[in-house]
Amino acid sequence: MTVDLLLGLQWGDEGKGKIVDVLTSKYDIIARFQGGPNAGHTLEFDGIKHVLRTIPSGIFHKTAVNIIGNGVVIDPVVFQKELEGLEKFNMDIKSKLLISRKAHLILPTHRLLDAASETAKGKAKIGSTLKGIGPTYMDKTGRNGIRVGDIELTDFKERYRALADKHEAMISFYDVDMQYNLQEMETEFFEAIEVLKSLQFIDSEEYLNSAMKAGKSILAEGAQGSLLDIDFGTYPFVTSSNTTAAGACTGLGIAPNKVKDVFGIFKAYTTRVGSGPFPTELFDEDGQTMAKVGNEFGSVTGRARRCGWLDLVALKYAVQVNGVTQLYMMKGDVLSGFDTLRVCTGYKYKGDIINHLPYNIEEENVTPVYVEKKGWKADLTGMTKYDELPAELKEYVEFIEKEVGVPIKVISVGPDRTQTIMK
Ligand code: 2SA
Ligand code: MG
Repeated sequence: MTVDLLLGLQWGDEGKGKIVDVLTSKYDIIARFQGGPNAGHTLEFDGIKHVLRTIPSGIFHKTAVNIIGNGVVIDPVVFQKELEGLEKFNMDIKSKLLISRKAHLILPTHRLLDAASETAKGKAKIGSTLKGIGPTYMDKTGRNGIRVGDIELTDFKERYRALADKHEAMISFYDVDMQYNLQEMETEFFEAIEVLKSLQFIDSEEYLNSAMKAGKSILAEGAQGSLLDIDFGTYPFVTSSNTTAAGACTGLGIAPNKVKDVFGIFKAYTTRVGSGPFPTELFDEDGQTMAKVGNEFGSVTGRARRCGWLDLVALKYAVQVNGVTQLYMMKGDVLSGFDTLRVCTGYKYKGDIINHLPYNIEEENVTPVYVEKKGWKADLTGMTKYDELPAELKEYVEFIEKEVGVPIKVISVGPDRTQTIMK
């Protein structure tokens, strides 16, 4: 069997959690391959709204096995809270959730380093989620990290101490005012390690490849979005992992020739949280309407998301880098009520009009070129079939398909599992 990938094509928050949840019944295994508790995957069903952080979005389905892959970074403290939040659903977590021994651990001092680095950067800060993501991946690539499998070693505590001491010296280097009680944080951390230990640790690359040989189907679940990719995103305003398709191979140990479909999720407009360039960003009433109607607040940090028109230059770039085979358009309902919609089809760049993403898309370098599309007024949230959708929305969908060259297979018209239209 093969693996399908599900990825965000913008700056995150495209609605990946909802779609994984909708698709789960078709797969035996759902695997997260990168990122960590900086993600907030929101699922809504039966009147319940739930946000997942590190745990894959397939956890609510009866039979699927959920795997946290080697490419993920885990904060045991956040993870423990996440498990506690799932208690009320009364599921047998231990049999449904497996963790790669090769996943790296976020230490309390990684969180402190994230904060110190952001404070020291001042206005130039990345706008990170302050979850310790960057410093943890730095230790991974710097070959100093501590992995889940290390918890099983007898010298785990010594390894922890050596790294945490080094981090403390690094924090003092930043010369910023930081108030913290490391001892308290460490007590909490080691309690959470015990909880983590109650779950099954596996060699996930072995597990997944054997599962494929045995005919099992796998869906790899991405976090954040393609424009936050460490290599292909708007660097340095990116996250510290490969959020694009290649990240699924390295983050799970799956060979590229095992990947079949790549589902690319995008919003009918664009949002971004944190700093960094955003060519189609709106600072007017239209942007405020999107934020309000779309309830655009970070599900982890509660930060207001910046909003703007759909950017097809960026979308095409993401489709290309990921090899997207099917598009899923989210939050079409949020655009109901606009008289006119704008879609960016090119950038004015150094006197020319280009339709690829240049090296630097700082606001002063690129100006979006828009085409206008007629809006629609109908309330979409109760619609269940493509044919029911307003003609203007169908026209919007078909325009995107033509520009990008990939079919839109799903149109989401609301947050609930049931508000999902297959085309
Ligand atoms: P980090 O914490 O080092 O990964 O931050 C680096 C940049 O990546 C952005 N980032 C995100 N952008 C959108 N959504 C994310 N997840 C949360 C959510 C965000 C939240 O699902 O709502 O609650 O604020 C996410 N995670 C990282 C981040 O804003 C930085 O620009
Ligand atoms: Mg999110």
